Amino acid sequence: SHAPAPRQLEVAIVGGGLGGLYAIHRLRKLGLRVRAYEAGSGIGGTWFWNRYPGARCDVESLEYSYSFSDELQQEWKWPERYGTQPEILKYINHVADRFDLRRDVQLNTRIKAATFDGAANEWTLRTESGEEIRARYCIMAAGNLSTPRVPDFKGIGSFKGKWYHSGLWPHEGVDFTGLRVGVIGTGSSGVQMIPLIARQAKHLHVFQRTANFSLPARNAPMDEARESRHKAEYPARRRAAYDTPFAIGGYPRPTKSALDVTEEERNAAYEAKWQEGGSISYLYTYTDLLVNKEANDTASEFARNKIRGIVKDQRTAELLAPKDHPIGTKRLCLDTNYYETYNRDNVVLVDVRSAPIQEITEKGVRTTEAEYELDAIVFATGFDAMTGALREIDIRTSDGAVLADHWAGGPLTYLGLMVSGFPNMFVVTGPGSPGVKTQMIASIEQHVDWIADAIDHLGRHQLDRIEPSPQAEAEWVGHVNAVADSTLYPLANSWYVGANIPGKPRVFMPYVGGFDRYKRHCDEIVGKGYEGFTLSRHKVEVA
Ligand code: NA7
Repeated sequence: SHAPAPRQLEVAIVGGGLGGLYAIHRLRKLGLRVRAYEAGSGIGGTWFWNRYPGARCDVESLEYSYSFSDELQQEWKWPERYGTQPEILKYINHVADRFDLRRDVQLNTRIKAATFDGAANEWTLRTESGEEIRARYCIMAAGNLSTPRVPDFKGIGSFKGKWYHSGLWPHEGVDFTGLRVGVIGTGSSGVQMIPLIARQAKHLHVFQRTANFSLPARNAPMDEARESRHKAEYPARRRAAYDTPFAIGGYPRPTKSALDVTEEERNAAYEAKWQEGGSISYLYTYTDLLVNKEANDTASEFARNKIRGIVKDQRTAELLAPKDHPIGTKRLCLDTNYYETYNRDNVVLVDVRSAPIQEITEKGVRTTEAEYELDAIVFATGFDAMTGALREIDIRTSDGAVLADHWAGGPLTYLGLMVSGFPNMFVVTGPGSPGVKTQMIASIEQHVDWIADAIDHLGRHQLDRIEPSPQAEAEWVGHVNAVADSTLYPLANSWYVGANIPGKPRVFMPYVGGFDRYKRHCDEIVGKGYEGFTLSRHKVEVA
């Protein structure tokens, strides 16, 4: 019997989340044969996998949505100020139906390898089950926070209870009623789930290594008047948002330094933001909160004092008040009753910085100080961020280039969009892109539009290969680092630098110069005839 002939595409897309789906839509408009390969049994990426209690977007619904169709954004109704995971997944499924995207998504298909054949000028993707797909261009839209990571604690296999990871949550949900639960990790996922698990569980131990800043979300049902006002000027509001660093609109640009005003004025400003809810608005109080430590100290201390005011037990309050990083330099969490949860009788915070977890036992978690008996353990321990998904695919070329080797010292890209030595492979919101520092869907649309324009440009000029020069790549990586070094971001041990993955090279991965600046730069490069890229025509050898 013969193996089935490989499928022949013009563009192969890895990932069926918000990025992959928009890529199908956008590239189809160019008349190209495209198909996306998705490991999950459903579309939606992040919003398909992260089903833990309280999973919710920390960007407001009216902002965190596609802008490519005005009819879509006018008609869709978001029930709350911030979208819940089920609501966002419903939206993504609606978009897929509305634009007939499903017929070009192959589910339950994990891509294990991608090889570029220079002579054929073609990528071959190989799935877990051995299927082959050939395509001229390949778009990696495999996600930034899509490789869940459970720390390799000794003894995890011996635990008699059940354990879960936030990013691999069972579809049927988990009932913690009557159980002794342990949550390990206090990033965004932990902070969202802890208040809800505390209400259900008999007892909850939270194992905290590093305290994270969290601000109140002030979630509420969608304000109808606000929604109609927003929708009446949706396209203009999107344009205004895309002209800001975070690609999120509605907040006036700060004009003053935090150090140019009195302490009273400052605290009144922070208080107003604290009451209003949201993370960007808080960081947008003054111009210098992310670049000047002294300025940041005022905002950090205001938030610490709020924690001290909410949490009754002062020892717990001090443990929860972050002291090792400036506010905003790790992803800022948004919560509903997070700090209040520590006032409950059934919740205990365990400091695993001073007494680290040594092992998981049959009964629960053992630190250097005590053993905690648990019926369930939840790992809210994060992801192999930004590079994990591509590291899990064996990406190489017939010239002998291997992505894992090229990135051994940290990821190298030009504009976050392409990698030197890997022609015709595009990355959506990868390292070197502002993606994770922005309203992600704005970056996805901008990247995919740029990629589609590039592919279209090649086609119209009878060209069929694009790749960045090593020099352009090196300069971009240098620029990304220089911009980061001019801010306070490098002061934090965050997943932005891979700090949560033992052994991962410590390199600042996202571009923090702002979405607005980045978009202008990408457009300028196109205007200069794709400066830094080599565009060529490749004669395909006929066998
Ligand atoms: P994060 O933000 O990476 O948080 C992971 C948490 O797990 C963080 O508090 C870690 O502490 C903790 N962690 C990780 N490994 C360990 C070990 N070995 N022992 C104890 N604690 C540990 O992941 P999230 O899922 O919360 O959020 C990811 C992003 O999703 C978020 O930023 C938003 O963009 C959405 P650490 O700080 O490393 O000391």
